[in-house]
Amino acid sequence: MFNKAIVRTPGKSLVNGLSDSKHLGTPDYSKAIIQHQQYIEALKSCGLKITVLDPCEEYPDSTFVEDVALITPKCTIMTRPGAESRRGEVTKMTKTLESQFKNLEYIESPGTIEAGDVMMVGDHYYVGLSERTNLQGAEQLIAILVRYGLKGSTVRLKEVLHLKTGLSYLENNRLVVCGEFKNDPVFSGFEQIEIPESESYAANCIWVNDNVIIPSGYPITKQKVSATGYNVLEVDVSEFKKLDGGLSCLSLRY
Ligand code: CIR
Repeated sequence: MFNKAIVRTPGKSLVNGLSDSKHLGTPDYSKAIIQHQQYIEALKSCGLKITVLDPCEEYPDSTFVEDVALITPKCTIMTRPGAESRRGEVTKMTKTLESQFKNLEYIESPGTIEAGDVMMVGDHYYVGLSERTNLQGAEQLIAILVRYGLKGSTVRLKEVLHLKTGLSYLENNRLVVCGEFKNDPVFSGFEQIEIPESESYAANCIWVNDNVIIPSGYPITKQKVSATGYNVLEVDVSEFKKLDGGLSCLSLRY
């Protein structure tokens, strides 16, 4: 159960965010603002109280707040992004979180980690080893979790940006899986909802209190997720897709 979420309104500098999807074009800022507002409304309709942080022009990717902190029920871990241009976002977010959360912990150099690579399944945290998250970062994170009575393990990624680009946990032992994670023995104990390659972007969806928010425009995903009994909400996040960002990246939920 989540009660709250933190989001950051995109700044105009969003158009300069990191992207491996240049073929999709540059994000349209005014559209992004509208989509972000619709995202907030969807979270609210799932019962969450939302803190909306001011835009931060200095960091083009700072609307992707998920990557800079991992909020667990026991501690909050400030990450150290593998993307150097994103490191300063952590200082900004620390200022916001330190007044609300106790047990703040930090990932230190040479460790790197972006929390888009971290998937929470109860008290176990799967940590993707990616171009952004290295082994030192993952080991530091897991050691912190263990100190607080939580657990973690690593998963090596081959293709996707972050672990949750291709996987989402919908509670009830149920996983949305796509691409390289299909047939991965690590996840064989889960009931799996397989997303076809043609809808791979929708593999990043979010469970919020028995609702599942998916990106709009992915009918197979919508049908499959609805069929398992969740209330499905769709939000158009096309402008964030142009920067490889998905629904999970846009909020810290706790
Ligand atoms: C980046 O490349 O860092 C951003 N343009 C997108 C971050 C997406 N975050 C996520 O998947 N958790």
